[in-house]
Amino acid sequence: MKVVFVTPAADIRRNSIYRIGGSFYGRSNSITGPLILGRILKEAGHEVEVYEELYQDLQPENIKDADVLCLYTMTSNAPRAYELANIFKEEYKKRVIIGGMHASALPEEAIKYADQVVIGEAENIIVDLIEGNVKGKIVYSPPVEDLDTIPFPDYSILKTPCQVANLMTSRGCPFECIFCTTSRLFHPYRYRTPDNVIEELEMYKKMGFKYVNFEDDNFTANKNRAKEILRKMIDNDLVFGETFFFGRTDLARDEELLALLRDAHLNRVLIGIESLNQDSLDYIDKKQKIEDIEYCGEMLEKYKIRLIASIVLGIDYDTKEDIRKAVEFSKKINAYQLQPAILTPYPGTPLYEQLEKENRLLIKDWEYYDMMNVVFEPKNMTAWELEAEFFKAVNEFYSFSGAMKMFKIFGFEAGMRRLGLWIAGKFGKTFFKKKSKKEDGNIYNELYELSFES
Ligand code: B12
Ligand code: SF4
Repeated sequence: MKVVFVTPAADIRRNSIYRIGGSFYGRSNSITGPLILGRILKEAGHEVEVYEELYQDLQPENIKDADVLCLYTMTSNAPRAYELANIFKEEYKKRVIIGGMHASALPEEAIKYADQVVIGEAENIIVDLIEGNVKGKIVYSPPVEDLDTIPFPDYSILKTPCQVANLMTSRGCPFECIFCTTSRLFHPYRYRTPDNVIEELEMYKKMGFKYVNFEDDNFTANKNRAKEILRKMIDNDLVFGETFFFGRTDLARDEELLALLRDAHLNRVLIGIESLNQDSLDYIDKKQKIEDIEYCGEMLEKYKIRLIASIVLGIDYDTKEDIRKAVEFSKKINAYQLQPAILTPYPGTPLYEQLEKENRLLIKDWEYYDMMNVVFEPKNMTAWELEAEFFKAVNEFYSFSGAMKMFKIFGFEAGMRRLGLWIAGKFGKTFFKKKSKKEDGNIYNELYELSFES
């Protein structure tokens, strides 16, 4: 059978200007689920192709020879997934299966567009499912117990550009912040043995990948295990050009870990600073103190690990001043990048339940649930003002002088990337202002109108 996996991208992300902006932020890659499921199916004798719409336009007619279309959904790409599902089911009369984050949280919604929906990790059922041996429209697939049994992602079936290999050395996270989806879909927290991870890295070296990303939700959650992986990477000459990973401020308390991260080139880390207001950190259940954030900033600079500071805008306890304080702090500690994320109530999280119960969800068009658009009514400002704070944060952080500083501290490539983000930020703000006041039928205008009314 021919099986095609597609990770759709929302309309705005398929726009060529957005793609240029995105290229300054990070290199092309792929989520790993479809590449793993694809390998399992290939080994069972099926023909498989995988497409990432984020990096290349997809013409449905070019893949209509597929017998089954498999769609990955996160919340913001769900409407596009449903659009593709409709084309395949209604026009081409093909089988459609939907899985991933969003479908797992809202299977009753996804099944309206598909023949079958899978909740959870699909490794254990994918072959039976494709071969028609699993009945039922909504199918629950239990989490994989031993992650070492999962085959490595197969990049040969990926038909769209890919400069970086993504690997997940663990699934889930031992924490449970109120807005986090991954610690809930990938539950309980599990991890692979260091030897199994090293084997995958060897494969990427042989394949000629210059870069890898560790896409674990919290790579350093178990510090001893992380250290063992890093030591083995260094000893086995498995150090790549620049390796991105997600961590928490707690990693800074272990200097041996910091030195190993630096030496193994895990030198770009995204950390959720979230807010510099302790009440906000407690409310989102971050289990993090302001001192942890400050100490982490200092230590990462000392070990020359580039920090992507992720801050959350719109937490109930935060005011505009708190948001600006977090941006100022990120500048002060010379964060390599700032990732301002508008608080987003993803279905399946306690935050979503809370805001729904309080009747504070303003917009239910999932496309806007991408952490760049306000979709709920904030407590300490209007929705419109919060959206404006997002663009202010971008413009305040990504300045020309900030880019010059990056050339000095981190070199040419980092400086160029910051210059690109400065231009992209300026463009975004102009676009936002223009749309908000003049054009009907777009989210900025809607937020402006909603705030004006309230
Ligand atoms: C790598 C990654 C990216 C990459 C590549 C993604 C891409 N091309 O779209 C980049 C950096 C580009 C990216 C971008 C974005 N991302 Co992202 N990303 C990830 C990350 C870190 C890892 C994905 C991964 O490999 N997972 C591990 C594998 C094993 O799991 P999986 O792919 O989900 O597959 C399993 C199951 O879901 C299921 N499954 C998957 N597909 C299918 C299909 C079928 C048919 C079936 C049956 C089963 C099935 O079985 C698989 C095996 O167990 C996840 C976090 C995470 N832990 O998943 C966030 C995550 C998915 N991203 C997220 C977000 C918000 C975004 C952005 C909107 C961010 C932004 N503001 O720009 C964009 C949107 C991109 C888009 N396509 O529109 C959120 C989504 C939250 C939500 N509930 O919607 C996540 C969960 C991170 C988070 N903050 O919580 N992302
Ligand atoms: S620390 Fe990060 S990955 Fe872990 S629960 Fe919180 S937001 Fe999710």
